[in-house]
Amino acid sequence: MKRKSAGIKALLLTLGIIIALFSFSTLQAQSKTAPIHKTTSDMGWWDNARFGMFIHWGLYSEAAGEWDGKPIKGIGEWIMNSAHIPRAQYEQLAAKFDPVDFNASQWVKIAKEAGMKYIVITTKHHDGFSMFKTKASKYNIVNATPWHKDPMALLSKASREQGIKFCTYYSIMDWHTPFQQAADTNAIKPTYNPTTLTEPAKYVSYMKQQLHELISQYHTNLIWFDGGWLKNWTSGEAHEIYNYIHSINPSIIVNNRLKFDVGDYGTPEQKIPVRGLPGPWETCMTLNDTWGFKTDDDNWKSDTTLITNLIHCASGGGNFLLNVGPTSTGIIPQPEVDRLMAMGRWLKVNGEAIYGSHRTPFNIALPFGYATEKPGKIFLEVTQWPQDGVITVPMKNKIVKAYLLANPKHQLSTTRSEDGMVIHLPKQGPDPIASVVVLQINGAVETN
Ligand code: JFZ
Repeated sequence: MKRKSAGIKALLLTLGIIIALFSFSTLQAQSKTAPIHKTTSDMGWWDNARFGMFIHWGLYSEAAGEWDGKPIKGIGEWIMNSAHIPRAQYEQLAAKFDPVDFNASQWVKIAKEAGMKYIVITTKHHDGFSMFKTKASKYNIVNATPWHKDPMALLSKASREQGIKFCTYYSIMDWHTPFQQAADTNAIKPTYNPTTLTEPAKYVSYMKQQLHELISQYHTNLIWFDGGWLKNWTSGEAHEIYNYIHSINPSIIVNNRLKFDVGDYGTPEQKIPVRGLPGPWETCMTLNDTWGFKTDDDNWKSDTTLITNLIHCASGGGNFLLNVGPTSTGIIPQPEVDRLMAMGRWLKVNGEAIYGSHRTPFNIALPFGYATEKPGKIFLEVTQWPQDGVITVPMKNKIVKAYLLANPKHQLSTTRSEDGMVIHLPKQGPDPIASVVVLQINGAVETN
């Protein structure tokens, strides 16, 4: 009898161990493939920022959209691929890259005067050239150019001094590393995109070394990954990199371009989701048609389009990351500065409606413009000033007070109609592009 019960105990113990091992491995497997998302509360500064500066600056800025004296179609930072430039020839751009006009404080000042709260700069784009002091490769701005300076150290310092968050773009796809293979390795006319990750372990180790440098040397607040469409990049690597970053600093925000549902926010590009996206998101957009500088791209967006785009993003609960493409000498083109200053002037008057705001409380599009919200306040960004002097919002709440953000001392009269609350406006709005009407209400919005 005793022998039988001992046998049963041994069996139960073995069974217990097997179940424990199985559940651990399942959990472990899930942690590798389960989507990782911060909640918005983890992203406080970013969620309040609403407006940031993207900066695409690299060896491609030296090419400026031309190769062998000919203009090259497509976005400027893709010229190595678009013009099928062999690596050895593209590398020669480094010897010419000498940004004698670069002034980090001036760049940050422009961002700040534009009303931008963070900057995201390309530390390594698809071309694989590191725009920072890295031990991982000699192919970097300090070792390989006659300038020998580290712009990321200067920008990180200037950002801290001026109260702007310093953030970094990093491309997973790399057209220079020996650990990825070009799509077409033709020696005369190579095509790089999309590369194939041929030595994953070595490349991930290279990435980790550089990411550690971005975090420890420049205190980046956010890593804007890109290029995750290269072949052989897996969910495991995406999760490994995300977890590696947070093993160094858990407060660093990561976008969704590690792919495989890893990351903290969505990144629609060159478009604004009409009603926004669920959860945190940021639209990135160019001022013309290229991210990296091109001499021949003067297709600038208007002040009206840019201010309206910013409002549209905020009304959908998202951020607007607007790009500048500095020249190889380190100048942000004047047409870009002019547009950013116009946005800054608008935000000086109306920023309360944008910074720290939440998406529109209304579930229908408003005929006169957009809406954003803060507790107890609705901001109506009126882009179509009504000829008849009234606008109606589809809500039941009594309006405690209504006024123009540009003239808060003058109260506007309001009435109720079957369609909602009517606000009576002056003949002309204070701003030719978008005037903000503020409605103070009690409690949550009750839509019609
Ligand atoms: C990527 C880069 O290729 C581009 O150079 C720039 O840096 C931009 C901000 O990001 O552009 C993309 C990325 C993904 C798609 C298209 C362009 N896509 O998924 O269609």
